[in-house]
Amino acid sequence: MAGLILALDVTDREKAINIANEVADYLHAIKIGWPLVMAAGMDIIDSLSQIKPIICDFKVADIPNTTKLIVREARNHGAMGIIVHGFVGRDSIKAAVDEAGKMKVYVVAEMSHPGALDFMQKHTDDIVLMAKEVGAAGLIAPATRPERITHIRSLAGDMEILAPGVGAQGGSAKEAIEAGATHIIVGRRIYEANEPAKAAKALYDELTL
Ligand code: NUP
Repeated sequence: MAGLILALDVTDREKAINIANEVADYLHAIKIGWPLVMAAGMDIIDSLSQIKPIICDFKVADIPNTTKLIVREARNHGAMGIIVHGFVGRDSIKAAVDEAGKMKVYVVAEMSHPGALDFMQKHTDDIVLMAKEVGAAGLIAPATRPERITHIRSLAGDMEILAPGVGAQGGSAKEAIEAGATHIIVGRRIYEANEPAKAAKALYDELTL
């Protein structure tokens, strides 16, 4: 079944925990990234893990050894998954997968913003095939370009596809799932809403209709 992942890009620990509790019933997982971790510290992973599984969106893009050290920190704090960049190449992705243990590694295949067309899209196919071969659990693909999700799905087999870009960036939850995503990632549409639970429920309903 399709799932909703909250991108919790707030920079206040208490606010993060309050929103997570408020919308938890509708979520598959919570994705956190540099804004919240830099503001609240790595322990926020441990705290939020009590509410829902946590995916660390660290977009790791480094040599294999540094990648390994970053993946280990996320794992030691109880993260369920970590997002790494694919363009750095096979050895770095393999280092992430080898270090991840039970944690899932998600590889960015194509980003959702317009700038992804400058360089990244030219290499999407190779990144997807490499991520699959190396044993990554899933891919990040753009809800802003559902036709690209369909293309990426055609190469990805049964890998998970997490699609950011729904709501604030203009993408549609339903279209992303119909195109082949297994999960959508949504931030501002939920955490900037007057009633986050209502916003999360609306997206959840869209996925389950
Ligand atoms: O290609 C990507 N696009 C994207 O928006 C890869 C991502 N990881 N993200 C992240 O998804 C982005 O950093 C943010 O945390 C979330 C989308 O948030 P929003 O546009 O729904 O507020």
